[in-house]
Amino acid sequence: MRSCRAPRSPNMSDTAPKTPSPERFARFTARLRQHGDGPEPASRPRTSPQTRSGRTPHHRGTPLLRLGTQPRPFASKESTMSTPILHGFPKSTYVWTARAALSLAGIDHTFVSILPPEHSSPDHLERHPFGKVPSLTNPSLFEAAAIVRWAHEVGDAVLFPSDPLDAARVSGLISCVGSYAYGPIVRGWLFAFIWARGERDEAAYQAALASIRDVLGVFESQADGPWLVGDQLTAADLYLGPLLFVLLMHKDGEAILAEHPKLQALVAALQAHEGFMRVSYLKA
Ligand SMILES: N[C@@H](CCC(=O)N[C@@H](CS)C(=O)NCC(=O)O)C(=O)O
Repeated sequence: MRSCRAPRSPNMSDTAPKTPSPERFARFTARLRQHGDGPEPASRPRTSPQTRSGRTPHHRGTPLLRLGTQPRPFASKESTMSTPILHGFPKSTYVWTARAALSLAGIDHTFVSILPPEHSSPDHLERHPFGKVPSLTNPSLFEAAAIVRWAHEVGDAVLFPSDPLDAARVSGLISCVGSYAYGPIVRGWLFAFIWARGERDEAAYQAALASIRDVLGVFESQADGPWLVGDQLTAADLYLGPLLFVLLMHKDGEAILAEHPKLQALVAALQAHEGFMRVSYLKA
């Protein structure tokens, strides 16, 4: 794995911890006591607007994340909840996203590594009916989007800005990662060429690189720099970041990334982020 040589961001690890939000945990644990760890009730209570509007506004230069702090056990004295268990491939970008969200939110979790074809086993299909990773147990959730959103709602990190337009931009970019970036980078390049054996069709390889360049161009044009939205890390960065680290696995990917200064700065900011890197697939 090549390393990105961009400088460390100076202010990522020395941010003072925020006061935890006991009301949010109390609300969540009360719901658990009521419903156990089974399926959510049909009319699941929504997070009150009060809670959302009570958040520190995004884009005000106020540290929103408990950066540099250790995850604390999620189960508090009054909680009946066991430690969340995340199942996934250790080298999956989506698993890295979900683990990073839990880590940043200060939600301690156990990671259980599974490898193909275990994701098609009956046990895993119980956890994720489409046979994908990641999935979470305690509480039962599948899809990275659900896990990230839950971490945002109950944890100590603001992964979606309080500003409605910025929050919508974060959701849009997350959708773009799944719809337009994961395919060209992972399936169309990493699996098809970098990890593939046999002779390479050079024209097809160049076309795959061109597709990645196109996609990165869009994200570069949308990025505020170094973060995708605003001046704080958001869930959008947790989604795109692992894919950018995939590009660093090979000199051709690194070269395309070097053409996109804001995305290169994003990689540097993430590399300096202890909570994000602690759960990296690079350590798997
Ligand atoms: N929509 C899913 C996508 C997750 C996904 O594609 N995971 C890949 C690993 S990175 C996977 O499960 N691959 C197994 C397969 O497709 O059979 C999510 O957002 O969680």
